[in-house]
Amino acid sequence: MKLYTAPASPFGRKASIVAREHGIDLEEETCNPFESEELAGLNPLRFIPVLVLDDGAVLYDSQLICEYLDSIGAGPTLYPEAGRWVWRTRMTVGHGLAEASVQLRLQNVLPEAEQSATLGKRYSSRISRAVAQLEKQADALIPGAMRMDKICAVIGLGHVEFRHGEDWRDDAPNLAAWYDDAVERPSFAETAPK
Ligand SMILES: N[C@@H](CCC(=O)N[C@@H](CS)C(=O)NCC(=O)O)C(=O)O
Repeated sequence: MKLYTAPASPFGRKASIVAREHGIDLEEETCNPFESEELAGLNPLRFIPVLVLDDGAVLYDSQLICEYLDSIGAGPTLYPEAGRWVWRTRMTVGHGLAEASVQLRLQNVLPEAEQSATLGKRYSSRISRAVAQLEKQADALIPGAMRMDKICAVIGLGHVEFRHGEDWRDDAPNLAAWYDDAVERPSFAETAPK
């Protein structure tokens, strides 16, 4: 199986983490989603990640790829039944945090004349609200086995810190403490954004 991804992509990272958690050996191919014609041929949306299976089937987006890898992987599921509506909602916050962080980054690297202050503010506020929500629920991230809400919180916060710095920590001490501990786990440490 081959995963098309990029070293700074939180969504590609999510798939890599799930593969590692399940002992699945993925070939990873780095590509530039803004330019790759090969990627556009695989995914008309030209987003990474894309997973190409050994039989040639092509899967996207990250949510689907993660569910697929979870369904074929060894070990406990990352999508347990217990409390699933609540933790899946928290998973959505972590994923949305990553999306807002990526969008803010895309704004920030545009030529100044093309940047939108309105959109920049919208994404920054979304990041702040998502971090505040995760801070309120930090206790729920601590106990038990690995789960997709924890993975999405790490990929979201990891991208925020990588692209926008450490300010998010100022009003989220419990979340920051959880994050610093969580990222020691090999599947997180080995996939840190670059
Ligand atoms: N909902 C998608 C989001 C994927 C996504 O936004 N990927 C970014 C890279 S981190 C991308 O390919 N961007 C290309 C573009 O915006 O044109 C998923 O979860 O896979």
